[in-house]
Amino acid sequence: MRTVAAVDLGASSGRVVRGVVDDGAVHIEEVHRFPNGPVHLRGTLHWDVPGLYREVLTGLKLAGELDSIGIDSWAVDYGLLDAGGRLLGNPVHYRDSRTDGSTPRDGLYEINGLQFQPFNTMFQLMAEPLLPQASQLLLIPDLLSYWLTGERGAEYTNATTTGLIDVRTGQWSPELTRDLPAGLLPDLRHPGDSAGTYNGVPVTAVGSHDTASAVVAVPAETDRFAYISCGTWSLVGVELSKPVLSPESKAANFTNEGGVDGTIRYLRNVMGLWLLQECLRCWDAELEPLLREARQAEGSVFDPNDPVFLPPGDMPARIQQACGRVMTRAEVVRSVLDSLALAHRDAVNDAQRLSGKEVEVVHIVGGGSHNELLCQLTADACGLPVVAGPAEATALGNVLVQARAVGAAHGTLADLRKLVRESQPLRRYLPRATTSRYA
Ligand code: LFR
Repeated sequence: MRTVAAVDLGASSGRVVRGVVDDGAVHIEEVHRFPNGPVHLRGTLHWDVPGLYREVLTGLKLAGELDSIGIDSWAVDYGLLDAGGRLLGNPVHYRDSRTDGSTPRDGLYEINGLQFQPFNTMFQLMAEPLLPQASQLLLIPDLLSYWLTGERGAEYTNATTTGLIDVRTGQWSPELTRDLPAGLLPDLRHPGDSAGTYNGVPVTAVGSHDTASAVVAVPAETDRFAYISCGTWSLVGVELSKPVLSPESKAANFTNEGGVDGTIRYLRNVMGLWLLQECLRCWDAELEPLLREARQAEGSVFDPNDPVFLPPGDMPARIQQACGRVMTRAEVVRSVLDSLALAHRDAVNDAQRLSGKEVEVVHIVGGGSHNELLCQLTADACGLPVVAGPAEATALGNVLVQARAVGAAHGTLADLRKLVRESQPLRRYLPRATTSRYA
């Protein structure tokens, strides 16, 4: 039996989870949860990364005796270090406007296989005033890991979201990193590798991109599955062994991000529950009562991936504008859920068409798996069964990769997924006859 701590930082909350793994079972228990979110500092949107580090230390203390620690977070964002290893400035949030106006570049997709997102690290670096002073860049989980251990590295799954990795070689691309200061990017490390020690406890590299860890814990029975890692974003796609770099894939803005065990996470970013989170913030309201009302409400369909929804702001107004009508709160919520369900369907269909991989089930993991209406609407729209759960897939995937590294779990991703399937409560939604809305 081994006990590990998974530090999992999401865009709206962070948590430290204690995971106990022995032959054939995994149990997790949240020992510390704390809010996370953007902080406006005189016109720039930041993360409070030192504050997050303090919460991580609190959580690790509460976790008790440990055999390993692993850290994951959202992707693309980073801290810069000076030659003495000190942090230069507080890390900037990927929703900051400094990357407004970034456009896709010819020839990039063929090398990095990455979807165009204005916030990809490579575009942030083009707008980075501190770059000339920087000696090294660490992505957020690697930065926290460095503060814990004093050791630096770039975990591979998260590094693939920078846009600077050659998806064909799995290495930093000499071509794409040509204009960056020498030594800026640390050596790569892979999930399962050692990342140093903290107070004598091994720190283990995991799929440090939260989505990579979430995909590890998809409780799939066969490989014919699509997943939706549903939280602030909905990451919708399939698992592949090789990237798809076709012009059609590029046009559909599908990404080939690095997964655990050399897999490719072939997916599209759908705007996700961010739309609802921002509505609730504007209204200062709770989700549950609105979800109950939304069951009966009439929604309108809009494109949730319109970049107008990317920055924080008056989301209810933007949604009503996009739908071309004035709506009640319940109608806004219903419109978000209907529109997300359709965007989920489109991404599941596109993933199959573009990769040639057919699926027979859609797994919804992450916090959004608790949203019964969204799960049902997604099943209806896709015309496929949806298996919902686990909600804490990211923490579980983080725990399992550590457990394997310390010898408490064994085998392939399929073996790790079996552990999840056998130990976590899951809920099944069957597609209902489609309404005209989904024609
Ligand atoms: C999800 C996620 C997505 C990434 C976005 C920005 O939390 O990591 O995979 O595209 O956040 O980093």
